[in-house]
Amino acid sequence: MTSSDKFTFDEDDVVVTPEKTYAAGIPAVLVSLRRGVEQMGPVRTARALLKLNQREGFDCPGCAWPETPGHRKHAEFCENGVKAVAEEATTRTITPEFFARHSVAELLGKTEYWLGQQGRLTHPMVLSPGATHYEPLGWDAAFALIAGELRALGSPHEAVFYTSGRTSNEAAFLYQLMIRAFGTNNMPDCSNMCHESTGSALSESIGIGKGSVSVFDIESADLILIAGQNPGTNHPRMLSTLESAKANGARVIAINPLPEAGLMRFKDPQKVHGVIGDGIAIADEFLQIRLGGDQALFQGLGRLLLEEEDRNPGTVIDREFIDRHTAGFEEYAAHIRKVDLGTVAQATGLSPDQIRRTADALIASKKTIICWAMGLTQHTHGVATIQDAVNLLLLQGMIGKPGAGVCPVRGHSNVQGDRTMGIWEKMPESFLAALDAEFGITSPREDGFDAVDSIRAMRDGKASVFVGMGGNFVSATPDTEVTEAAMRRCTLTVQVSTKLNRSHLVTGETALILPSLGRTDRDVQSSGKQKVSVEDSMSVVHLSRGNLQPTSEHLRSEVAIVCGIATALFGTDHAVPWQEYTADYDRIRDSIARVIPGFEDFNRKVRQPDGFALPHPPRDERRFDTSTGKANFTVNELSWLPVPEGRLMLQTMRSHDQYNTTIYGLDDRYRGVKGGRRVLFIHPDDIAAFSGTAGDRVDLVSEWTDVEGKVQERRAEDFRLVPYPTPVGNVAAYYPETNPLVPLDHVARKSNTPVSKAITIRIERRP
Ligand SMILES: Nc1nc2c(c(=O)[nH]1)N[C@H]1C(S)=C(S)[C@@H](COP(=O)(O)OP(=O)(O)OC[C@H]3O[C@@H](n4cnc5c(=O)[nH]c(N)nc54)[C@H](O)[C@@H]3O)O[C@H]1N2
Ligand SMILES: Nc1nc2c(c(=O)[nH]1)N[C@H]1C(S)=C(S)[C@@H](COP(=O)(O)OP(=O)(O)OC[C@H]3O[C@@H](n4cnc5c(=O)[nH]c(N)nc54)[C@H](O)[C@@H]3O)O[C@H]1N2
Ligand SMILES: [Mo]
Repeated sequence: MTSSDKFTFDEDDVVVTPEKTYAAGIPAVLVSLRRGVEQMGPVRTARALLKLNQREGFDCPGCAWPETPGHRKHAEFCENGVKAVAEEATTRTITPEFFARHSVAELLGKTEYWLGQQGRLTHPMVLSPGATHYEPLGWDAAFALIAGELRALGSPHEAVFYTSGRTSNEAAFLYQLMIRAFGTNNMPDCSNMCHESTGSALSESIGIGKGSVSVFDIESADLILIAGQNPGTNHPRMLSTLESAKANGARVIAINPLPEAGLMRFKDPQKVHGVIGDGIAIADEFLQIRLGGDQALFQGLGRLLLEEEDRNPGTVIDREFIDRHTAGFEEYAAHIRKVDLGTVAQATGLSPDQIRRTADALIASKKTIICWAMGLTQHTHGVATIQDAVNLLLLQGMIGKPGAGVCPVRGHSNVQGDRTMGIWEKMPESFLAALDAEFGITSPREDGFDAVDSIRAMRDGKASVFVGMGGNFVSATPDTEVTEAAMRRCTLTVQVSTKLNRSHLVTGETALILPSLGRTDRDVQSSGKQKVSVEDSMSVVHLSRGNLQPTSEHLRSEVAIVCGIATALFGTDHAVPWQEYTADYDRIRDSIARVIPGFEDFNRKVRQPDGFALPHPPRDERRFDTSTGKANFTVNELSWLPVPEGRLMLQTMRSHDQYNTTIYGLDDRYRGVKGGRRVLFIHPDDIAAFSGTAGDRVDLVSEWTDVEGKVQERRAEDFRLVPYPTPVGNVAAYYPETNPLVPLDHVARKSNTPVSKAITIRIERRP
């Protein structure tokens, strides 16, 4: 299908035009400046952008892609980074008068887009039992209320404490400390829905759940596979790194059901050729894979590599690496030689020729990197898929050498750091023991609830207090109806937030909104101006200092909010010096230095111009802290996603104009959609099979067979059909509008991650 098959809906506000074949360029510059000035005004925009991702500035609250060490550009940001900053640094505010004017019931009728557009939260607010409106209350009253509810619980395990991934290392460390001192490991976080499959897979395969490459590795790779990731929208600065890699001779292979604009072509708005000219083609090869076909592809490639090695011994696999550093090769090889290439072709939808060419590229490469994101993790077989990608790299010794390795590209700007700080429902004994030794507390040892289990616990009345450190739990989690009912069963729900969202409106009996400083805000405590630290996708820890005047004098930092709750809960003579921590964040870093390996001398190292890289044993010394003490080849049964007759397989994804549940605008410029989000991207043959036409209005009905074999149906109403070059049988729509379709029990094996990229649906014409 070509772009010329596109059309315009002229009868209403959704407009569809040809999808773009390139990303960035002049439109990106214009959009970002316009959004900045609209929200912040010209002076604040300039002030913010001059400090964005600079050494003396703040870390972008957008994605976790690293800054290039050493040679930062004057403008180390992208269009979507500017949108993230504008969204946070807006001068619009939501004051107590706003809440007096609008009841919760009225606000529930608004979209996430409308809620976000109202501006920054300014005051702590409470929704009392039976009340229709939020009312202001003082910080101390809020802290006392939370402490009272927590103390009244029958057990600490009846509370759950969520974390989104923007929370700084310092706040995250104190938050998990407070929660463990209180007595539970119930710490669901956004990572449970994001890269949890990566963590599960990599921990077993290489002994650490983090990526093994740096920016320099990418820039010097021979071959880069990018699977299940849309960097043009979600990690735009990655495109500049890929452009450098290509200039140094790298080949890039994009593996995606959709021809995403950034992968096909990129115009760097900061370079002259990007502003004129056609831009650089990023992908040398585009493998338009079927949803969920990646494991089959990686297994098929494994077989082709082994067969080539048989034909020409010593030319493909790295025998020395395999013998010295890995375990399980023979079992893997025996399994992978039996993979049926016919099944691989069927599962992937790729031609034997395309698969062969990809194998040849791997064989020719001395330095290979595989990058991935949600297109791999959010599948039932996400963990196995990632492990089969790692198996391929192990075959050729591609871990622990320059220019090669695994590159899971993280989402939230500090999601990786939050994990390092202990935000996890099952931290290892070594961490808990160190925490206990530092503070003289006794951390609970039993695993806590992750995101899905927290929803089950609230649904079943086993948990009744919810605290959210950032994020939008109600909209980001699966099975919206079930989740909302679960939240409503709570006695207390607390949201520490910068912006209004649906989680403030679907509440427990009592609800609190605690407005916090964001990444861009100046943070001044009694000892003076504070800085926080974050860890990027490549394990580099560095400082972030906001420089903008907060929009309200009532905002508190996340650190101060945690310490406030903790003081109300434990009193002023607790083993942990909460007040001193609030006064001076260096004190928090001193404690982190004593508890977490790699952070020794934290305060000094983090003040180095580009911060410091955390140790990564496989990358640094080919040391693998696994069950075998070696990198493990794993044997994974092949899974893929045949589409049932008359049904479609739906993936839920991000538009170019949103940050997760925060909607910046209603356009998806690169995919050619304007002015609306309720669209279903669908192959023209599937529209024809439905006897429909472009623009038809349909309801999406998901079908899920539960453990008892009963088919459950879930519904999301009123989507327009948009013909799109997606594989036949595979469709796409935006999250969070489609979250009501994702069954709570449909989770990835081992990681418990909701399966947001493979939902069996049928479409029904609207009456
Ligand atoms: N501007 C902006 N930046 C963001 C975010 C945002 O919302 N907006 N979110 C942040 C967060 S938290 C995250 S986790 C990341 C998310 O970054 P991405 O993972 O890029 O986000 P998605 O939009 O979910 O895109 C998934 C991509 O995988 C493809 N895909 C889906 N299913 C499959 C499959 O089965 N196989 C393959 N090979 N591909 C598949 C889709 O077509 C799409 O290109 O971005 C982060 N950065
Ligand atoms: N169907 C489907 N569902 C998904 C996904 C998908 O691809 N498909 N992706 C999943 C993924 S990868 C993720 S990471 C989750 C995201 O889940 P979350 O992290 O929970 O969601 P966000 O939309 O990023 O949260 C936005 C809210 O965070 C608050 N906020 C922003 N900055 C700050 C800050 O600095 N401090 C504080 N305290 N609050 C702040 C604002 O109030 C804002 O409304 O969603 C998951 N859900
Ligand atoms: Mo994410």
